[in-house]
Amino acid sequence: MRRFGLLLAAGLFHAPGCSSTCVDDGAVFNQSLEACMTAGLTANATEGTEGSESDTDGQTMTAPTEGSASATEGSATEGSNSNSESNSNSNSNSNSNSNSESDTITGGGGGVWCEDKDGDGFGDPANCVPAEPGEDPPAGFVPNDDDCDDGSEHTFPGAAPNDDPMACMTDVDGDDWGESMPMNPDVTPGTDCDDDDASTFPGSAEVEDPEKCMKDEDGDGWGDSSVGSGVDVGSDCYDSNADINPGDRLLYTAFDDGQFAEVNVETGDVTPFASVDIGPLAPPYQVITCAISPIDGTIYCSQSAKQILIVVDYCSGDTPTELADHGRSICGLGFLDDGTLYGIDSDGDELVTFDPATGEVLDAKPLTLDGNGVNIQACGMAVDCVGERMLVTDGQNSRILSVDPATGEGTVVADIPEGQWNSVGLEFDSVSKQAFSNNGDQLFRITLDGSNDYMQLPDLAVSINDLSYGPTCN
Ligand SMILES: [Ca+2]
Ligand SMILES: [Ca+2]
Ligand SMILES: [Ca+2]
Ligand SMILES: [Ca+2]
Repeated sequence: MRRFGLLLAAGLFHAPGCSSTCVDDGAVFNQSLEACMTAGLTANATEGTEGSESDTDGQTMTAPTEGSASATEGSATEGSNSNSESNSNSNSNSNSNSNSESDTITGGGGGVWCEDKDGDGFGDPANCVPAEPGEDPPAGFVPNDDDCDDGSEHTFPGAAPNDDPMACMTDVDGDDWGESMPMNPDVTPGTDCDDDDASTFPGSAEVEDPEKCMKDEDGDGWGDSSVGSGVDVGSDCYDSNADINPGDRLLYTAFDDGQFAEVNVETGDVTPFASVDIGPLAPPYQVITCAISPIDGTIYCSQSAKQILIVVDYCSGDTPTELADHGRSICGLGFLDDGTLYGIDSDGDELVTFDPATGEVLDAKPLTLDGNGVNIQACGMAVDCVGERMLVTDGQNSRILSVDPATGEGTVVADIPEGQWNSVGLEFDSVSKQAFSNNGDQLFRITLDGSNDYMQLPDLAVSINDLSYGPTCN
């Protein structure tokens, strides 16, 4: 192997079968070994005029004289007969000829050793030397010339087999789907819409859509609702939590006896399905609103009777954990996708930010509309995880505001002319992109697209304070 290096460096290497043009210069040889080999083989084949139509075990290299003689002697129509006779007659010769040349003729991936700078196991066709039978390739070389980009370990033929088992593609994240906008113009674009994230590829959220290029981080088959450009938006608001998604969730409300009940928006039924043990807690106990963390699925509720937040696991039934005394009247709670917990203080008419670890208020901003304060008397709160906006029901005016968490400034996104609401819940449905909101036992389905369309649904069986999606506990 060292010999090759020396010979190539000196420009002295000469491959039998190659024309002098190919090998006069080491650099030229390096650039065009394959072409050189092809040229050499073509030259030999040309000498045997029966050429490639002869059978497959090497006769093309052999008996050029008989071949051309036959072709010359035979008429055009007899040509094929002449050829087959000459081939069968010269089988022994051709075999010995083939054998005698086999240690020097190179061609295809098996006959060359090529440098593999990026270490992906595929060799750079521009940096090859003929293979030495019986020896191992030199360090840094591999026995093929198949790499299509030897500057990228993620780029080689068949890198993205889900797109194409053969094509030269880039797959950085290793999900077997190819980068859709490769830097190298010679690389075939694949269909991976985010090649830095192995949970994002076509059909990732196979339950929601078997073809769209979505992100499904928690692997529950539903696509993340909060994604960057180029990735299809899904309807999984909690893509870090496989236990809650549109296919496995329920709309619930909390009662002051520790029970949690499912709200059926089609029938108005309100059916208890879980409860927590509030026996060990000192009374009074009154739950106004709940929200679920998109980070870890933890459910926080406002225990308004003590002006604290509590952490609830209704699936376990355990006694809720009481957090710090925040001293505020919280009528709505909601998490943004980044895990920040917000609340609406109906006494101070403020948007507050909580520390989920302690339940303490970290920040408070006046809630405003057109720069003026909003008098919140009863509210509900939810997060539009598709539009990535915070929604607040202003019960006094039976309208829904989108509130900028950075400023507290609201924008009216729906205005329902149905009186003053005083016991208000709000939840966003990521599938229909609509909101459910209630006033006591009245329930509404409300569009949020500025059209102000809404529909009153069947009355609820009981008056409730809150609407939230949560896990089904199955
Ligand atoms: Ca390589
Ligand atoms: Ca490569
Ligand atoms: Ca990929
Ligand atoms: Ca998911």
